[in-house]
Amino acid sequence: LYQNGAAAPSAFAPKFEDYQAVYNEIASRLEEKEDYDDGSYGPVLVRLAWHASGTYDKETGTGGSNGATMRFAPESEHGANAGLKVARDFLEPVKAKFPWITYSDLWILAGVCAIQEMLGPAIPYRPGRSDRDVSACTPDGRLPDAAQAQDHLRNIFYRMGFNDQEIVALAGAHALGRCHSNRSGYEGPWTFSPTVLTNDFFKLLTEEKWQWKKWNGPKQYEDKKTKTLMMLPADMALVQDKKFNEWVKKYAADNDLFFKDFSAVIVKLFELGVPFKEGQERWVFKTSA
Ligand code: ZEM
Repeated sequence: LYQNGAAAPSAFAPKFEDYQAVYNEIASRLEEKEDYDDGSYGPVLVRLAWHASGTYDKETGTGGSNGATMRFAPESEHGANAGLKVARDFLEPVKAKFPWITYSDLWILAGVCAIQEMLGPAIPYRPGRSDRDVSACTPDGRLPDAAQAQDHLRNIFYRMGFNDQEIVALAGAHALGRCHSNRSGYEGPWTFSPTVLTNDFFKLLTEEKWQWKKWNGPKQYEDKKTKTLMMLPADMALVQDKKFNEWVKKYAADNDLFFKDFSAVIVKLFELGVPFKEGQERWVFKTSA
């Protein structure tokens, strides 16, 4: 059929509209499957995209969202990734419907979709990640440990290339979702609206009184007033550290500033270590609303 050296038809080259179709599929599955957790798979999709990206090491260029190596053990078995199979499985039917998208691009697109659908800021996205095999799995210990404080947070996030302001902005993602005792050992949500992105994490951190929760689980804080919200030791380090706390106060006072900085820093997180094609522009997907 392809004689005389004639080229075979080139592989499907997806465009903006094709990625928007994947976005729409994820958004409609989010809407459809409301009987999970607080009513949305959104938070756990954000956590998947973050854990795929947050393994990045700027010195060696290893880790990051290029590769989707969390599909494989040992990375899938790392303690920090407990529970993320739920998010990966949620996306399998999407991958089956759009087999041309890589897992690596799909997981990040799902994070972008979840943030926008949970009324967060626009998160510009560009494709270009390719899937790698088990040999690209990162060693355990690259993601933050919730039991630790500011020195640890700086070690972990400086390794990815972030500064103090960016660390605080990123932590604002804890407005979303909750801790699950059968995943991390910790229990409970950070805010009263865990499926809507707001600056409430910072507001609650500064405005509520927090005390150690009395229970058999790992050391965590509860709010004195309702005892229904939680903070991790690593969250509380953000108000205990003078430089971090300056940003906590700024974001608590100004949701627009938080949205602007959160969008910028999450784009940076999601692109760590990705060898994008030259000229690949970023797109903003239309939300379902
Ligand atoms: Zn989290 N995070 N995280 N995080 N995280 C949990 C849940 C979620 C830390 C951490 O130890 C934990 C960032 C940063 C940090 C989300 C997003 C982002 C949980 C609970 C823990 C223990 C897991 C469970 O039991 O299900 C620590 C120490 C961090 C350092 C600052 C960053 C950055 C994030 C995104 C930008 C989200 C959305 C969740 C909720 C997941 C869910 O299933 O509801």
